[in-house]
Amino acid sequence: MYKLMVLIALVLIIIFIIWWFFGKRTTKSVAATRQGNKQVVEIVVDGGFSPKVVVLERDVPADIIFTRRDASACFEEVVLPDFGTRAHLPIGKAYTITVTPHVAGEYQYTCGMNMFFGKVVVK
Ligand SMILES: [Cu+2]
Repeated sequence: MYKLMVLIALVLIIIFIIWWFFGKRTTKSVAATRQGNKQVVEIVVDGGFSPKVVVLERDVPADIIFTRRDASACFEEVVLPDFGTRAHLPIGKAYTITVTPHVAGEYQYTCGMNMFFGKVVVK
């Protein structure tokens, strides 16, 4: 009986590890596309930010286009603290925030209430 319980526990741990591994991998990152002398990336706001991680090039002005589909008050605002930006997002319309990242690194952005998170990776 004891051995069976250990076996079940091990199987559960393995399932958890696999889930964790694939869970990490589903957090896809999307790189901005270069358009002339700027870069553009789109983020859909609907129950969260999608994609959660966007990758930007350093020293190139970036248009981050937020399209909010979620009417909940939670997503009324998006905050990019490291870029000193806080913006009110209209519903159903694309809203562009332009930033020019100069330092490589990872920068978190959030909803206005600090509940939902996304990340800007600068390379
Ligand atoms: Cu919120």
